[in-house]
Amino acid sequence: MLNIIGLGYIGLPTALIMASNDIPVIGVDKNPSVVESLNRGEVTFEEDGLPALFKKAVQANIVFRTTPTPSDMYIIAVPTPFNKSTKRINPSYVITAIREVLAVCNDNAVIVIESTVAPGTIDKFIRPVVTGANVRIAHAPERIIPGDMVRELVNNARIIGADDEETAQEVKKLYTAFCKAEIVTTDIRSAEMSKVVENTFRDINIAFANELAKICRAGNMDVYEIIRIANMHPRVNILRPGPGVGGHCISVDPWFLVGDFPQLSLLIHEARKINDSMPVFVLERIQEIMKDENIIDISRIGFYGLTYKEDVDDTRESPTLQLFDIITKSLGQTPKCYDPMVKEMMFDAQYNDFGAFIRDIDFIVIMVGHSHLKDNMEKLNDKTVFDTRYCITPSDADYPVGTKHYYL
Ligand code: SAJ
Repeated sequence: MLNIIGLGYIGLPTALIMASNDIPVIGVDKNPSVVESLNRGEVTFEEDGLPALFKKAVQANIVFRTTPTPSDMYIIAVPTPFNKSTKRINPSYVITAIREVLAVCNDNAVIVIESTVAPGTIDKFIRPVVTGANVRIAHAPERIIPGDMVRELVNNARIIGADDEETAQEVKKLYTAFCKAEIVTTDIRSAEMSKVVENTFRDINIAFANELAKICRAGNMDVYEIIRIANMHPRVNILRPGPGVGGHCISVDPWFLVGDFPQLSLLIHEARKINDSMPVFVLERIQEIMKDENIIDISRIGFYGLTYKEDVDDTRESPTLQLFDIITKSLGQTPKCYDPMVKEMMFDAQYNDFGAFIRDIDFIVIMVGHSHLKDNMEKLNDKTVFDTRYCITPSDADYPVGTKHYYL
């Protein structure tokens, strides 16, 4: 029985797709409430296609429990937090999971680490833990994007890092059960590094778009028009400027390189700083717009979107939370806010009803372009709108009339 340890954003979809493809799977999470919820038939987070996949996996007899069982194959998909001050990875969850596996695993078992780790983590922190045990380690970093996970699980190419060809082929065979794309085998360090490099590439490219937004604002140019035109060039593909970079991947992984190679990661560090500066830029734009519109009553301002991006329910490192941190420090309270994807009440002035939220504000700051907003555009009719995502554009058929619309 394949054991998948950690049933979060990566472990759960992976466990479900493996089980749906006729691999006997035990999904393990040490949090009893996660296991109870799954055993009750409820998925633990919102993701397109996940409920259907869950149903298939249950029909295929997937098992959920809080501890691992003896097996020849394990996948570890637990979180890898990073230390905000040192910028270095904290591998403690991976280490704990490996120790729990070592206590029960069969001789010569393979332990595949899917959690993203800084290059060198496995040599430095994991090998010492498994020394003396008869197990093999592999690294198959996850690559799926929240919002499109189920499709990407099947269609994204995979990297398998292992110490020897036999182990690499064994792990590759497992992933071939559901992955239709190429599965590349390499050594463990290269697998660690390629994953971090992918997310760093995206961070740098988003930083370029964000820097352009600042330049165009200062030079009184329309950044969206400029990006649209520049992207018509066959070798140019500029990403979208926004209120900042959140989530537990792109805003974290580049720091692993900055933390370990501070003298050599100048561009990477600068890109991180640019993306981290965006919430302050948003705040400055809010102040400018308030001046232009003569808005004095800050209690009539509301923020739409608490998640780190559209149509997900994940708020980790979200630009809105980064901005609220700054606002709370200066005002002593958080502003009005609403997010259709976030059911948990995180703030005093958070609404769970969009109608009530809209009624109580005159100025809406769109921090996330959820589909929900696009379906409710007419409700913005008499508002001042600051759309940091350029999600409601003048070319939209239902572009609200009568609004004063501002962009980054
Ligand atoms: N963002 C922009 N402008 C853009 C694109 C994104 O401001 O043009 C912002 C988003 O709003 C969000 C952040 O960047 O706040 C990150 O979002 P994302 O959609 O770019 O990526 P994630 O964090 O959801 O997922 C990434 C993916 N990595 C790459 O595309 C290289 C995914 O494939 C990885 O599996 C995931 O990180 C991970 O877990 O590592």
